[in-house]
Amino acid sequence: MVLESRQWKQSYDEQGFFVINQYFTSTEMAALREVILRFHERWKEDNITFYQEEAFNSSLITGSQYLTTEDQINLFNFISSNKMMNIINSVISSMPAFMNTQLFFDPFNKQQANFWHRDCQYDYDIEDQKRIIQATQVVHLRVPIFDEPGMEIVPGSHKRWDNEEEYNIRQEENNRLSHEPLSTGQKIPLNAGDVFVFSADMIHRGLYGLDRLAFDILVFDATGDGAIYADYVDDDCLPDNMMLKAINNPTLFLNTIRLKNEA
Ligand SMILES: O=C(O)CCC(=O)C(=O)O
Repeated sequence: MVLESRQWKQSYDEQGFFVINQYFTSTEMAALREVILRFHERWKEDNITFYQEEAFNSSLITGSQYLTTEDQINLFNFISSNKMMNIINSVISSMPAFMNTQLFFDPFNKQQANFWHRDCQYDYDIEDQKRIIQATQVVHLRVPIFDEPGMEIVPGSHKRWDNEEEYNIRQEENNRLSHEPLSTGQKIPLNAGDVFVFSADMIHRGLYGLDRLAFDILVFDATGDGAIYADYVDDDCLPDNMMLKAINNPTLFLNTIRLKNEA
């Protein structure tokens, strides 16, 4: 495990991502799939117009709106399981904190195109994006519920600024569009049971198809500048005191709760 976690850290630091194939057993995946499908069906019913017109993801999966307390606790225990924490601690050694969860699915409209982006581009202007990719760390852990085409990423872009082609496509400048192919892109196909770990600030896009349903867990490094991400966390997607007692290893959530209480 020590050797594995060193390799994970090395890949993450150098490339901005790594994949662990068949990390979860079929029994673990079946239990997760049941809860995720319950959320997804209720969410779609409740958001039918948004779903049919433009959606490609939902968020706040651990919240109370669509799941029972029992399902929420099961999800919290999955997110902070020893298997998950071994990965999380390998990439964020000091103070990893829970941020959110998202579910990515195929757009209802099959003509809707995917798009290259860095997650930080939706919150920061260009100069701040350059700073934030060096200063903070938000990590996505993608757990595909079914086999899926996966993601396309630009290896190493978590630590460096865009080249001209990447910038024009991602920002839709100079008549380029964000769904155009990038010569630096690498496709990462994924299967149920795999985990794909990647930096939210690297250049990436989802690959649509196979009626995918990908459960993404977002965590952040809460040390230094990273503490700002506590503001992004919705209270309802965190466990309450009763749930905390039923979570085997609540440290990931307690780190977020402590930061929010200090803010
Ligand atoms: O899978 C997708 O559609 C996009 C995924 C993504 O952008 C993300 O996880 O940040």
